[in-house]
Amino acid sequence: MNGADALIATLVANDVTACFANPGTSEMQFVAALDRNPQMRPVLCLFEGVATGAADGYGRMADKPACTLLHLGPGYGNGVANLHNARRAFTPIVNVIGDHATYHRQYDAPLNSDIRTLAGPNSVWVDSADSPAEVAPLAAEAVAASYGPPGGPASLILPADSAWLETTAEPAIAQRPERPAPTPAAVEEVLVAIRAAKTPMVLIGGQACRAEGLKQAARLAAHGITVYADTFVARQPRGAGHFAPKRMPYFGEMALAELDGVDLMVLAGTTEPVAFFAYPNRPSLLVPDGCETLSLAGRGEDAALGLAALADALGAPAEGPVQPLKIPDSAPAGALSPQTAGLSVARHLPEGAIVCDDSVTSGGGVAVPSMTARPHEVLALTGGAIGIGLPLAVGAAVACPDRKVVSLNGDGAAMYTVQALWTIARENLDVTAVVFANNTYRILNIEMMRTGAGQAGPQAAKLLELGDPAIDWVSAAKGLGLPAVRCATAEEFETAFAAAMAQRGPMFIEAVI
Ligand SMILES: Cc1ncc(C[n+]2csc(CCOP(=O)(O)OP(=O)(O)O)c2C)c(N)n1
Repeated sequence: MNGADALIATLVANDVTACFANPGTSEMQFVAALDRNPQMRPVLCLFEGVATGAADGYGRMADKPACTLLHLGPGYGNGVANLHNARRAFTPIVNVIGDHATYHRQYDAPLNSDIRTLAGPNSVWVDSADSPAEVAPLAAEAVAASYGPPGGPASLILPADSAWLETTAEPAIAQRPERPAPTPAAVEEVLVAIRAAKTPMVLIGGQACRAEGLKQAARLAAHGITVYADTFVARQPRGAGHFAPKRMPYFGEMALAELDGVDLMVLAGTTEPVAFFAYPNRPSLLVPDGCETLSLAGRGEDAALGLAALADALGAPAEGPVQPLKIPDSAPAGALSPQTAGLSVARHLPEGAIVCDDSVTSGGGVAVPSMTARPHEVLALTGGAIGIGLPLAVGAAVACPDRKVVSLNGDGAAMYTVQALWTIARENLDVTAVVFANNTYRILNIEMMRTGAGQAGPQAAKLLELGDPAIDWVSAAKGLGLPAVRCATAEEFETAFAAAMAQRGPMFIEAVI
């Protein structure tokens, strides 16, 4: 057994069984060891940003880490944006970053770089296995660290000689850490404050937005307390049978206008809300003046237990409100827009679907009618780095092969990691990828006005418009191996989306809006 065998055996022994990879020469031992350790599923991604986003989607859905296999510093660097999103989603991931052999580092060969320093700020744990005997124990440490709580990407650097040299180290088993319950004192403090407040609200995020957290938050809503969820949540059930908290508006001034008069903000599974960006003369913190904030449960705590304890202490009803099933009864007609496309999505989304949302300004059109669609789950863009909608879908589909995955993307966003389409085709994943083709970075046109930078003239527009040349999405998707269709009317989208939901396997839909 060499170090690479020890690594894969340890990962498998710790239930890490999917590897989203883009290998190089320094990772050849790992690649060869896959043949000797068939419990690990290798998934080739043609860009590291696809591999890391896929590991994020997998971790969010499987509640356990996948590993990535990345080629030294540059491979890691290509994957950073989606690892940033994963860190903001608190998703467990184990990055295996290949490195030069330990004795080769001193020569500063072309691919040499300071991987530890590159990976450090974006990892919850980073270490280098500088001998084969260290590989198994460090791999187990990486798995444990990735769970947090809250979780995140852990990065294990694997020098080539640690992978090729023999070792007798047995696979080490990591302890999966438990989320501690919030202390009774924290619950009591919130209880007293809520009783004293005139207009209290609860803001939930992270684990509090999963099924059990939502159920407990709904009890607070039934007790008369307004419940908001963070604007962007890693994984949240939506649709019939689920509680629908209000959503913190994206634009800060809208959030503050809505929260006007709130005198107590209780945080569960999240932290104080802040504006996505700073704007001249606008506040950063989205807490109204004079409003007290109190944490019921931090991100690493069991917020669902905290919400339950609070609901019990308040004498809230055992059950809170849930969404009815209300599916738009007639097919939309006429011009295609995010709104009409959203009606078709709400009509045909099957129960248990996983929606990976990177659709920027088209998102609201789908979100609104989907509030009463068949129950499904939504994975959002947690870290603001666009280009995750297609990779997330790869990972979600590998984690949940029996569920339909729908990936919604802006055309700008989809271009960052368009290589994911090839992996969807190669792995025959049950993913329907939708691209909203408006031929522009629409949000940036809006933001340009909001920042006070003014309206785009001809030079500025060159950095905001995508229409020249227009991207031929259907050819691109077909070229990467997917069946693809272009929809220019609501009727065409209705037909295409209904057909995609009724069949299994990869499908690409260009929605011309
Ligand atoms: C990694 C990264 N690069 C750049 C940006 C800045 N950015 C935010 S939205 C956006 C364009 C989105 O365009 P598109 O996906 O077409 O959606 P639309 O705004 O048209 O709805 C860009 C470039 C970002 N958020 N993340």
